[in-house]
Amino acid sequence: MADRIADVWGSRTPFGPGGSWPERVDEHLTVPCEDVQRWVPSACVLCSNGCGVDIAVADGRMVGVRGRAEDRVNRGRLGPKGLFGWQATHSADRLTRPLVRVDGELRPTDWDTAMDAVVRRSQQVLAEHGPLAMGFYTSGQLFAEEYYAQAKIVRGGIGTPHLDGNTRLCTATAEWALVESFGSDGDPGSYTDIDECDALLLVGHNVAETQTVLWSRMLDRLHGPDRPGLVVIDPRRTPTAREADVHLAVRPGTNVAVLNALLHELIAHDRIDRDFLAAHTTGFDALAEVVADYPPERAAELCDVPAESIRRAARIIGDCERLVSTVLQGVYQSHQATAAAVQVNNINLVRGMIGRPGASVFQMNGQPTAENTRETGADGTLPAYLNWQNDAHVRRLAEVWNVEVPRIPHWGPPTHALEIFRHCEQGTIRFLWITGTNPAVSLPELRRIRSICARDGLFLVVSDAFPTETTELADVVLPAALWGEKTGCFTNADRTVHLSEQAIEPPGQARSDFAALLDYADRMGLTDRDGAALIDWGGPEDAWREFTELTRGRPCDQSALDYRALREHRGIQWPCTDDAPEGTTRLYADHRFPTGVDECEDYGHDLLTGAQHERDEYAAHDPAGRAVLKAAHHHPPHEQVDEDYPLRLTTGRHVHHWHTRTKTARVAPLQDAAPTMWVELHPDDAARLAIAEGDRVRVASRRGCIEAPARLRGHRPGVVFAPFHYGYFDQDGGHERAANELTRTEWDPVSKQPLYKVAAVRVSKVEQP
Ligand SMILES: Nc1nc2c(c(=O)[nH]1)N[C@H]1C(S)=C(S)[C@@H](COP(=O)(O)OP(=O)(O)OC[C@H]3O[C@@H](n4cnc5c(=O)[nH]c(N)nc54)[C@H](O)[C@@H]3O)O[C@H]1N2
Ligand SMILES: Nc1nc2c(c(=O)[nH]1)N[C@H]1C(S)=C(S)[C@@H](COP(=O)(O)OP(=O)(O)OC[C@H]3O[C@@H](n4cnc5c(=O)[nH]c(N)nc54)[C@H](O)[C@@H]3O)O[C@H]1N2
Ligand code: SF4
Ligand SMILES: [Mo]
Repeated sequence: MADRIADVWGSRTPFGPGGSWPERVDEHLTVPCEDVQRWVPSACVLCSNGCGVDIAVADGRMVGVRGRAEDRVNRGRLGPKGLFGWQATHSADRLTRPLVRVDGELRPTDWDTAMDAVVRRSQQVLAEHGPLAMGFYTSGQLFAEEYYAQAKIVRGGIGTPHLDGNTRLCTATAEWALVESFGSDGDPGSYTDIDECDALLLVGHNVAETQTVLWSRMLDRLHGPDRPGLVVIDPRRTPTAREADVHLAVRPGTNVAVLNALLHELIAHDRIDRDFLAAHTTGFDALAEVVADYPPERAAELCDVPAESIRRAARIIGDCERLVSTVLQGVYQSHQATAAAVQVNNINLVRGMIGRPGASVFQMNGQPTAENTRETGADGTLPAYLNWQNDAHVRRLAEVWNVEVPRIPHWGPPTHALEIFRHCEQGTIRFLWITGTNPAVSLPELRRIRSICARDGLFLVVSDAFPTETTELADVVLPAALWGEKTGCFTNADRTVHLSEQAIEPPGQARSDFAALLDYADRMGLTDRDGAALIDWGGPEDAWREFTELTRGRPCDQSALDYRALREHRGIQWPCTDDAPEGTTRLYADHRFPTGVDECEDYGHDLLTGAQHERDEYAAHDPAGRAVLKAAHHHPPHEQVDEDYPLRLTTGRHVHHWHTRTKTARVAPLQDAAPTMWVELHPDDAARLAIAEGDRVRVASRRGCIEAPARLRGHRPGVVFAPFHYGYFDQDGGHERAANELTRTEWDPVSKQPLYKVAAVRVSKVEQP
């Protein structure tokens, strides 16, 4: 087989518009094929693409993977992480026993002792301080059943609003951009739209490195007959940008300006669908008025890109007949995140490019199961996209859970992640259970996060499969089963649901998060309003059944999506109902949006201030099924570059690593491909600072500093890039490596997503002895 570490996307299988993407089966086995005893169906959990995969098993161990040829998502392909990442499962340092801190040290113990400590402290905190002293911070990498259990335990049992997912760092802006424009979360498009489109607009989305199989699909179109036009907006010349017809290398933090200029051009040249706008949207006049202030020359100045390039991009978008737009972290984690993401929705809406083949917008997901955190109410929402301000919605949830309405906190929005950590810092939260995320590397301003997690008054429980920078700070560590060691469902970025089957047993005493949560609910004695056990499920399938029934009639209706259906047709797109048992290719095909006052997931926000709208004001202008065009002016990022901190730091990903590397650092071919931290500088900036390729540099912000070798490959002068993958678990001592030492505790006013892409820094050469 070709070296799929170096050859990231594999060989081309070009195809033309409307064709079907050819199959190509990618496989990696560590034993001869005839030694494989079973192939267990699943989907890959190393990004939001959710590629269908079979896990090879021999003698109770995973011995390989093979892409599923018939899967609608990947047609057999896998990228480097998918092919090799699973090998971390068998690494020797898996957590196999619970740990409890005794005399300052984490010591191995049995499950009973550990759970007993967790439950005793929970009950003590509840008795002394009430539910508001309890916090839960979860993942975008567990299964739907696990999140739903968590949402029910926390919102319906404990009764605290302090539950959020790391999806807050990841796709909170996707969620809120969809809610603000369309009334509900849920990505409207289908990956088959890529097969049909004649133009692609990728905004802050380095898909070539971050969803490698999706990029293979795009590349096969770009290298096939009738190539679609490609516009990429990204300050860096990424592998994605290198394929573009127009690359707008904007100044970080100026997305709203460039998007407003594109809208300006579409309107000025009458490249808009007036019939669609009149019948299916509201807010066009206000939008037209705002974007009138953004002729290309003005945006060119704000964003520092040629006006002519903006015009060329607008012509590609304006002249096409089928436009697919995608948005990811270059928008969600940048300045004015939701305001900018909504402008991409607006581009598709003004062109009437939604709900039909080849015409769609993807507010992309990042983590494999982020969509499920959102649907199940384990992030800052209620399950099934129910609206916390809508009494009828909350009543319905209380009925399904059989709890009194006031038990479910709904006097304000559920608490967002950075607010949860703030409460821990102030001492109002005294018990925090972290599942499936590593905040001591992934949250902004790490010095602060470390000090919060280590606080005396905070009892910290961490469920993970590996020792991490966060487990190191815990009072109790629970060893978790990983993907392949448990059964459950998850949903990718085009609403494709896969059932991932258990292939092998977890090591030692490791247990699924589902089992740990049910054990907790039981030991806590959580009950419904009749005094019966709040949770009486035998296994994940029962949780799935209850959750999917709760979605009935909601935009994310999955009421006909049971395990049996998912075993018969692996990979089904929701909505999946009795009327559409095979699923639904794209949302809004009838151009009716779930914006009605009784239906919508939220009454929306002011894009600039984040002020929450109330039911009455929303009802007064009820969009009643129309999409809402919301406009926004550009504002500069709050942390300005100045003499002390003259450069703009942006952070992000590298193709071979997954987040804080708990998996990819344990897989030799992936780790060897990118073994240590680096920072990227523009050659002009480097020359001014007398820095040569490979020199060790110090990058300092107002929060902290890091040191790493420089790579002179930047594209925009003034911009520094650092991957955020490198923490400390595989390094001796010191805290001068992780990019998040530098980032700032600041979030988007609407989505509350942290701004990881716009810190001000200075760079200097470290003189080495
Ligand atoms: N290999 C790999 N793949 C992954 C992951 C991983 O860790 N490794 N993680 C997964 C997850 S959870 C996520 S969320 C996704 C993220 O996937 P992406 O969003 O594609 O990845 P990032 O590198 O975070 O950021 C994308 C781009 O945003 C650009 N950018 C920075 N600032 C701005 C700006 O102001 N405006 C614009 N327009 N662009 C800007 C950066 O230069 C960068 O190239 O990837 C998923 N896939
Ligand atoms: N500077 C900067 N910071 C960023 C970003 C950025 O672009 N720049 N991106 C942000 C984004 S988009 C994301 S998604 C986050 C990711 O940040 P994290 O979520 O902190 O990153 P991971 O390394 O994926 O951490 C997941 C943890 O869960 C464990 N785990 C895996 N599977 C399971 C399981 O089934 N059960 C349990 N209990 N544990 C499990 C893993 O071992 C790992 O320790 O980082 C965010 N932080
Ligand atoms: S594209 Fe994502 S889901 Fe597909 S194999 Fe790669 S990491 Fe896994
Ligand atoms: Mo993410």
